[in-house]
Amino acid sequence: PPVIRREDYKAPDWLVPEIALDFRLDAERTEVTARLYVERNGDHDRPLVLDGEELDLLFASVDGDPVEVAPEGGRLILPLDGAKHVVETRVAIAPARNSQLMGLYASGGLLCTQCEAEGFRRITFFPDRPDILSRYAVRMEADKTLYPVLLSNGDPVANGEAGEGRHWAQWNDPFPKPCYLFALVAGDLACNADSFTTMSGREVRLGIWVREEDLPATRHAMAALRNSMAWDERVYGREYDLDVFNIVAVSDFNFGAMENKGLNIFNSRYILVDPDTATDLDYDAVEGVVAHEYFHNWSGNRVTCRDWFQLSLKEGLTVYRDQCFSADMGSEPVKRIEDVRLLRAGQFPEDAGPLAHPVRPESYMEISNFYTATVYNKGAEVIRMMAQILGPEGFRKGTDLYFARHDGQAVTCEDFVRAMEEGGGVDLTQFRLWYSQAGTPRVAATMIHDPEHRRVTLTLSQSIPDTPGQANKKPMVLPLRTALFDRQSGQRREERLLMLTGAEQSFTFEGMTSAPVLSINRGFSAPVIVDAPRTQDELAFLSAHDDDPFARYEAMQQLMVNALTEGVASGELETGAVIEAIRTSATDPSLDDAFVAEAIRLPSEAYIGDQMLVVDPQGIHDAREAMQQAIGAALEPLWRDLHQRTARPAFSLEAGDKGARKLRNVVLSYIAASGAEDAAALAFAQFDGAHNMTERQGALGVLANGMSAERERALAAFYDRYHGNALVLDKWFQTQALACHPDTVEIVRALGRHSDFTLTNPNRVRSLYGAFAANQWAFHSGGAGEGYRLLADLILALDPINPQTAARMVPPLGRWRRFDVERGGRMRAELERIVAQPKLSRDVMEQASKSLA
Ligand code: DPP
Ligand code: ZN
Repeated sequence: PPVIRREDYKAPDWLVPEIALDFRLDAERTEVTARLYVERNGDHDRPLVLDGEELDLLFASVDGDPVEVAPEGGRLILPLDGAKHVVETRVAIAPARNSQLMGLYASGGLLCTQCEAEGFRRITFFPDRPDILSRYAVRMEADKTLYPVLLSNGDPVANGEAGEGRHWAQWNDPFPKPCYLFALVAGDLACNADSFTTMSGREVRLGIWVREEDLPATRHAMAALRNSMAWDERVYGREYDLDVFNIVAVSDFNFGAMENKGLNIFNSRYILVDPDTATDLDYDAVEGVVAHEYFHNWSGNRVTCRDWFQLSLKEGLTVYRDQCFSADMGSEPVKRIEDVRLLRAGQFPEDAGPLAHPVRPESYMEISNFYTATVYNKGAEVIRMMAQILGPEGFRKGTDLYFARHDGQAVTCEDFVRAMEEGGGVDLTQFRLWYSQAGTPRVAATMIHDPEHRRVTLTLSQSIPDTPGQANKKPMVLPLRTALFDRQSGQRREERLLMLTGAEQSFTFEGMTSAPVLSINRGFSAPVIVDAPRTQDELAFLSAHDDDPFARYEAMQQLMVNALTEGVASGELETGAVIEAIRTSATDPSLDDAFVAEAIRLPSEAYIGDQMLVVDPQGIHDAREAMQQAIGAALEPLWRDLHQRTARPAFSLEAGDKGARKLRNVVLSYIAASGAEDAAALAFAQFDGAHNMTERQGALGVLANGMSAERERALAAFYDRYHGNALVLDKWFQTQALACHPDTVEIVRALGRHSDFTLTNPNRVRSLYGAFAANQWAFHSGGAGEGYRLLADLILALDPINPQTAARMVPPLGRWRRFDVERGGRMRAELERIVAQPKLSRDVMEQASKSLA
């Protein structure tokens, strides 16, 4: 497949300030008539080129005169003489046969669209690129019984009867927008209607559209939407701009959700929650994603991307905004811990592997492959660092300038950084390397105490690993919040924001009578890996005394990782320090339950693997299980006590109750690990008696790890109760795929043949195979590479149906360099088998071939 390069960007030859679309909707055959008002952009004689994919061209005209033209490689090329023309095309498409879920497709009786990044070309011929902004007028006509509700972007302006049981509606969007933000929904939907009064007193009608029976499960999403609207006004001064804001939930969706102007379309898992079917994590995800898509109205829609290399312009900024929003709505420290865990689980491995790319990539074959943890989550960290460097006022001045200067434009990451520099009055020349250099920087710290001068010298050096296509990188700007603690008094010295900008730099701290303990990268102020030699004793001290909650959590994690990796290497596990540190945190009355739950949990097997030169899945699993067992047994009375104390008579979403549920599940897993005879019965009792999904699924997960009779009883009961609810059934698949059970490969293989499994629903595919590939021990356990073959078979079966989702399953196989020769060879062999397929999609081809390189 051809490679698209950032450096090749050229401004469009033709602009399309206006477009009128007319849909005759039908699941089997929809006709789309598009009238494009085109204008020559600059002095040139190049033709108008319109992108198209799987379109059946019925008719074309220029300025009312029919033209004979046939698509070349999907594209329509029209030579035009004048400065302005009206180009009309009519095409037929087949939504019911669109299994890629890009363009216009059918999902559970609905017709809906997904256009980002390049789906609009599957609806009509159009220059499908984000720097062409058009005003849309959309007319839809459809069967009244099947599709009583017709929605599109902007405002509804007219509707009426069309005869023969059909009706029509017209929607106009006054804001020029790129075509990736176009949306349409037709279906039999019910509405949770509400309203919001903006800061200038305008009334906005809010609607969340779902199947009638799902209406009660939309309340949390509606509250999140209203909170997001108020938050964006308060924190960024951003007001909503249309009279209507609609959200639709659909079951078959490649992404989490889509920020189409005035008509967000969501994967139903990020809208529908109630206590019986959704966990607290699901509730939080709904709140975060609703906010994310709403915030895009400014960071993405009003100011959009010039080209897809700038994707992080809108995604990094919007993730940062939704992270801050969720922190404000709940617990800031716990949110930070969760976000960093996500970054380390998803982005660090990506940045260390064959698919590493800068936050602003230089090239791609298929842009769908670049909706990555790097573009989103590392992109958000980059914004967070700028916010830190500029300070709250400077950052707000920077974003104010950015929105004012670029409203209505399609711009670049460079434009954003320049606004930050000018608004905040800082020089970000060197900081820009965060956009161009891939790889996670490593910082090495050494500290020398000079008792005579009562001085501490902290020397920091940085290195950035080579990544595909990039070697010998330049030192970057690393803002490291740092503090020193006096070991005797437990007192903290003043915290400093150290700016590490050179390859090596020293910082001095005066007035230090004794050697202090180093607390560095507090709050995870820079997305880097820090190697700071600290004894287990010092880490235990920090885990009990550091006043930065993240640093406290981090010290505990490091303490655990050290014990576990040394245990894997030596075969002798040292558990004492970890047990004592856990006891201290779990009994500290100043800590809330949610934080304790985070602090006392062992790092995942995958994260432990990431700390090792060669991942040893079996050794890691054994060591972690042994540690879990030792902690469970040594503190069993404490766990029993906590398990009782965290029980609640009724469900509430109050922070204290959410924290109690989170802790209760961690505690249950320690009781189970202790080997206590009644552990399975206790887990089953929690499962059976739970009045909410958090505790029910937590208990099911604990049982799924074991071999008890209760395991089978709980899985069967769960299935019986929930098999009619697709989102909950996903949990049933996922729990089994994530289990530490010796037969997981076989279980997953069987579940892939289960009558409730389907390749056409991305949530179902991810809940089984995505979870399995994330289960390090199970995925890598089969001596003959059974897990790898299972995943490769899935990729090959899914590719012809949904290449975008298939390609997302490739990266776990691409980690072959991190494993021993035998495992690595088997992983490679599966990638080679994939690449050898003759009719591979561009999506899978790019990921698999890059993973082999
Ligand atoms: N732009 C979407 C989002 O991140 C993804 N398609 O919200
Ligand atoms: Zn987004």
